[in-house]
Amino acid sequence: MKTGNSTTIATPQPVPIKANLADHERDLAALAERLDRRGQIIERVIESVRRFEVAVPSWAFGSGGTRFGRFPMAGEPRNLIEKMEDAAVVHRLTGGTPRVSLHIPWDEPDDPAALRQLAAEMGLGFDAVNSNTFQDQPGQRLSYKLGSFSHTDAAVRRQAIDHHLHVIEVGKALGAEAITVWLADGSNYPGQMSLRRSFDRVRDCLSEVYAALPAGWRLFTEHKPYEPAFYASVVQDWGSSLLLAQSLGDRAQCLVDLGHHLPNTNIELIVARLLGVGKLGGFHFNDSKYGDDDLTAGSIKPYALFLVFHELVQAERERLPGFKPAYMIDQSHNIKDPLEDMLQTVDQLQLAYAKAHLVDNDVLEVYQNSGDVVMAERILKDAFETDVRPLVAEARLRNGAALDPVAAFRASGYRARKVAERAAKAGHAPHVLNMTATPIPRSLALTLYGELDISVIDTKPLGRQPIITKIVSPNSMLSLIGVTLNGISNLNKTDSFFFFVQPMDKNKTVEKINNAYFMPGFR
Ligand SMILES: [Mn+2]
Repeated sequence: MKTGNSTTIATPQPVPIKANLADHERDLAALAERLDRRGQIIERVIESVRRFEVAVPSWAFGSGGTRFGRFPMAGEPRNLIEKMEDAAVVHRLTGGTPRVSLHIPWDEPDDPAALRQLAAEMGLGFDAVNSNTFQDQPGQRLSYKLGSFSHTDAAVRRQAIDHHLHVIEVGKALGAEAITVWLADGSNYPGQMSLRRSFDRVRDCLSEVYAALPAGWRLFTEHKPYEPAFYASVVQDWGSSLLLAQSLGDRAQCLVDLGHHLPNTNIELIVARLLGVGKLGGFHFNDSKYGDDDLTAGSIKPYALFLVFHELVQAERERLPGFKPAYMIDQSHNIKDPLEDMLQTVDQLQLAYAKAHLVDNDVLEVYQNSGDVVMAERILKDAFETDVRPLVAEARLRNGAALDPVAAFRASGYRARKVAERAAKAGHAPHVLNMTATPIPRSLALTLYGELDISVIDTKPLGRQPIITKIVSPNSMLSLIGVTLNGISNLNKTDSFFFFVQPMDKNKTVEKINNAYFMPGFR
């Protein structure tokens, strides 16, 4: 029914576990009652959370690394299709990630149109495409060691521009509508580059890319203070990013990556500034303690994340001109299962977004205007400290997703299946045989996804004979049949039985030779 090298997509069915559903309903009713007493309508917030969407990055589904090393985990996706498969799981379980943000050339599709079609079948689309001139690719003619757009050599700059034009072409074929440009350009030592002219060169190159934007497209510039340039990054802060966006034109906006700030930077203030001039274009969510740590969103500074969302939700409610944020996740998962990390992140974003919707902005403004510092702060704290988990779970449930995405993911057995499939060398993937007694949807779902209820058989049946399981490649099939037939001729002398399930005519019945049963399988 399902084989290791088939392209069948097995995503977990987000069927809530019944015992949890009753608890959930009680928790939701309690929260609804509490909010109602405070004059807040839970329905409105639930419906807002249902509409919240964030894109997942193609590069975050495998284990990431630090400069010290990378610890691969079993079952990681081996190619872009498998990354899309994992992305579909995140969307199925959270109901909030219908798009993938691709990194070119890390995840460049061979056939973008075919990938777009496949993604659509998985219920996915594409968000902003990302360029990469921060490392040299195999076979690349000129090196970016000393910069790309800021390089003193016009030929290097030309190569970097051509790469961006190519990324736009790929994005067009995928149905994306934006390109994100993050440049590693900068210097490690004083004197290495002209601080002023390097910025001018970046702006000139970007204007050529900007001029090539298809209709309806936007260009996002992403700032970062340091790393890999340790003395002076060309686009080091939001001010530089804003200068670029303003000089390029209306369709150029700034992208804020939460990890791209020095410690203690007030990021919500930066968000407010960019919102105020219609230049907040996109977001890269993650969390950090010290630098560009790429940790799970909300894992270190959940209050800061809430305060960022407070600015974003205000802009949304006020329908601020130019406010059409491309929410994206940019993380690197070093020690967690990348899928679980992603599910935690989306959950944290949904929670922060929901809490920001609980802020009564009118009352807040009254306190701000009357100079009541304590009450103004309490408005924010009250929203932040409200346990909105039942509300977010309800939004997911209504979107056909999971009450608790991580729990549902663990119950699904998805990773275990992928470990079996993806660990195999190409051409030697074990064929997985799913057996079900009654071919009704419920049993089939149970067999395929293993997610309704789980029966664990931990004791072998009495008198069970040893079973030999062997994986044989199709090339050795003939010799297998030879060995098998040899063995069968001896079967009548022993207590052994042999079952051979094979693709064959359904009308055929079970054949028996000695103690060997040849069972008809699916064609
Ligand atoms: Mn980023």
